[in-house]
Amino acid sequence: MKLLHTADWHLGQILRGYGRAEEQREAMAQVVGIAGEEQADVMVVAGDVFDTGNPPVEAQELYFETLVQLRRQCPRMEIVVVAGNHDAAGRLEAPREVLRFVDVHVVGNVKWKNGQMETAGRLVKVSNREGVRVGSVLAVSYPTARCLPAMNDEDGERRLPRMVARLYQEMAERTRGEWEPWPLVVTGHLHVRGGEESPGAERGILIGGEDAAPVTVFPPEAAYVALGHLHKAQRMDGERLQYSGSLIPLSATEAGYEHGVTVVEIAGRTVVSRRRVLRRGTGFFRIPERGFLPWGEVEGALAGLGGGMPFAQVKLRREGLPVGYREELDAMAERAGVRLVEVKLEETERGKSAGFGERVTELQPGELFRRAFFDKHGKEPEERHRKVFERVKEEVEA
Ligand SMILES: [Mn+2]
Repeated sequence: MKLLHTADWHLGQILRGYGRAEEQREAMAQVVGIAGEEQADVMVVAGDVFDTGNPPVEAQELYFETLVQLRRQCPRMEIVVVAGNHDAAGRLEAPREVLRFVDVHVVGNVKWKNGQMETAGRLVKVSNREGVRVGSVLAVSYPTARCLPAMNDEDGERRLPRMVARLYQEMAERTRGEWEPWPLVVTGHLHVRGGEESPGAERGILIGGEDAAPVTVFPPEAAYVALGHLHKAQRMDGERLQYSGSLIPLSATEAGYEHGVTVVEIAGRTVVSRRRVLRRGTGFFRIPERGFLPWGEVEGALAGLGGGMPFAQVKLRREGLPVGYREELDAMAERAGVRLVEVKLEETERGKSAGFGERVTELQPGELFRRAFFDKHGKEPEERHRKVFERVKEEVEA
């Protein structure tokens, strides 16, 4: 079975006020081109098709146009689209009956009826171009709390990962007759433990306080797990679990990633995969790549980024920053034709934000307030600020 694995399109994204429509159009055209070259048996879009639950018209048009182009390029390829946490699952699913006529299988939230999990439409049978059955895709969307089976008391501490595991187990069990003995691909949209996050890009899920599931939540029978949610393409458990990653940098932290889609060939339990990297039409820079830039060098650095309205994150040394630097920086960016998406100031020892090895939940509210105040204003809060904070905190706690 040959699989084209993609995810996290986030169509309709607006980054700091800047629309991404043009970049996303370019990315989708490349995906269609790759699909045409690869002629896979099945394509999986593993969630977060859209950036928001109510995407702009332009984004919806791009989605449907892409499906049409894919179908033109690959008349025999099954297309499986699953909802991610950014998608409104019901809205994504609404046109599913129409899309099924063109072998596009759209799958939203897992539903339960009288204590029974509904599995209709989740198992997509895959054949090759000669019409010979080669495998299956078991499509499971982002597991919202309502998608999960009822809890048992014995589940105890780690109950969320256990419930997700049970969801997958039951789904695989109930559809076993349809996928055995062919290779099984399952989809997932969640944070698997050990996966590398892009800070600021993905909303923390799994659900609630427990934010990652172990690789063992997926059925052992699955030859391949096509994941979405983390925007950095990565492999886990050999090549068996993979995130295909986003198609363009969706935040400054993703600027250095190699964005693309993953081509997977599965024979029995053997998985061989390779990446097809997308060209990036619009630049996305971090200035400087490492460390922090002195104020005097900013203008030159912005001017050196070249044309094409690139995006940039600028990291500044605190020392020597003029009052009102922010307005000046915006003016410089405008002159240089650069779209500023983030401005970061060098951290000082006292103003350090929660870093690695430090959990926000382990910090006292007063300490968090102090750090946030310092980050915003570059100085310690005064007594009057602390008093207001304490009063608000008491009201909230009451
Ligand atoms: Mn997601």
